[in-house]
Amino acid sequence: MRKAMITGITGQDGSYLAEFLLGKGYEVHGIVRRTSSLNRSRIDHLRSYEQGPAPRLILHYGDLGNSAALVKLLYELRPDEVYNLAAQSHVRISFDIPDYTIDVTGTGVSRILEAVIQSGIGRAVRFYQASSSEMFGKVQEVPQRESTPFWPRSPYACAKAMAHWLTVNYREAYNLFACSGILFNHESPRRGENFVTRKISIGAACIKAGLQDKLSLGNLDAKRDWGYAKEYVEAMWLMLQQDKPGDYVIATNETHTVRDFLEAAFGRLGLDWRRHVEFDEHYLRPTEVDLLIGDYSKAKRELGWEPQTRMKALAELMADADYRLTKAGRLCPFGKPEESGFGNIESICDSGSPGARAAQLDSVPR
Ligand code: NDP
Ligand code: GDR
Repeated sequence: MRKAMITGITGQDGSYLAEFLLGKGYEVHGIVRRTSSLNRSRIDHLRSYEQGPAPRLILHYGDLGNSAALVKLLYELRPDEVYNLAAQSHVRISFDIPDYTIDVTGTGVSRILEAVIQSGIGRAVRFYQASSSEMFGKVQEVPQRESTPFWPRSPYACAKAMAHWLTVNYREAYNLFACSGILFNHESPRRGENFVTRKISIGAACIKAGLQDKLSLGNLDAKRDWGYAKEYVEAMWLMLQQDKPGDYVIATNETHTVRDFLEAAFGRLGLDWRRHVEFDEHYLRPTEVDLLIGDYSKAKRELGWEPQTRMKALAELMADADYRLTKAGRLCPFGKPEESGFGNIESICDSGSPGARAAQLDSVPR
């Protein structure tokens, strides 16, 4: 039985990837960090795999800040594949906590790559690094491809660029089977509630249900290449099944403004977003990424991967999912920042995590 280790298993992508690998018959080892209250609801629906005499989903405590634990886990588990998805992944928040972001999202990758070497598993393992289109930042070419130079525009993007080059360097220096997936924005009903697409789908659902009237957002002109997370995790796996390691752009090759996403999500619920959205400068970034659009032709050619779900369908499926949650009484409205009492923290919800609950609904066939 093939064995995979996933860091970031409790996140959006980690939960879809775990599901995907379990479906392929893998034994999946997930690294979770210690938190004061459990935040595993995106993988709660996979609990049956954790039980019985031969569990196929096993969780271990670990942290990208802790090298020794990473070495020990890799030495003991000797996985065939390692997917490094863990990160402080919020771009705007990386301006608030730059050192921490660089430590986890950047140096954390040096820790795990070094752990691959120090544990002695080296070339026996296939390693995936979650790189990001944010590395292209102030774009030097349109559309962006694997060879497009990076111009990162946030501490998060700088950390991801470092992590990307570390992955390339360990491949060249130690002949590791190490791949970097340069994934453009990908979303789902499991998306964290403070990323713009999920903020919009939750906002639209709560407005439709009469739970709130306004939604505060920042820059509506930014253009992103949005795909569906569930499809993107397959591309990660495909990269590790090739004869040779490489780096791949994963995207839809379409770009849309935040306004377009609003139109699609609010429109799906019969709402006019212009009547509800208000501007809040809290959500602006000191430096913004204005335009992203990815050329996935290498992935299509070499991996046989292509996106299926485009922005409008994605916005609609997210709006539908959040509206179902709202009707079930399982989604609460966003407080405005000043009402929440937490300054510029985005998306305050005082009755648990709608993202987590969405994961459960999202995975239950209806
Ligand atoms: P999420 O923010 O949803 O998940 C991040 C995961 O990392 C969570 O499981 C989190 O754990 C974990 N984590 C955070 N800090 C640490 C740490 N110090 N040690 C161990 N684990 C930690 O991200 P996504 O699922 O959306 O993204 C997955 C990866 O892909 C990230 O690296 C992200 O930067 C990258 N990426 C994402 C894109 C996207 O559009 N979604 C696009 C391109 C790249 P906890 O639950 O405890 O917080
Ligand atoms: P991004 O995603 O920064 O692209 O990073 P996010 O959804 O946060 O922002 C996308 C664009 O929307 C604009 N925006 C807002 N963003 C947020 N979060 N909240 C708002 O209220 C708001 N209003 C407008 C932003 O300015 C931005 O232009 C995501 C993360 O998943 C990264 O980890 C990943 O690497 C990249 O995608 C690819």
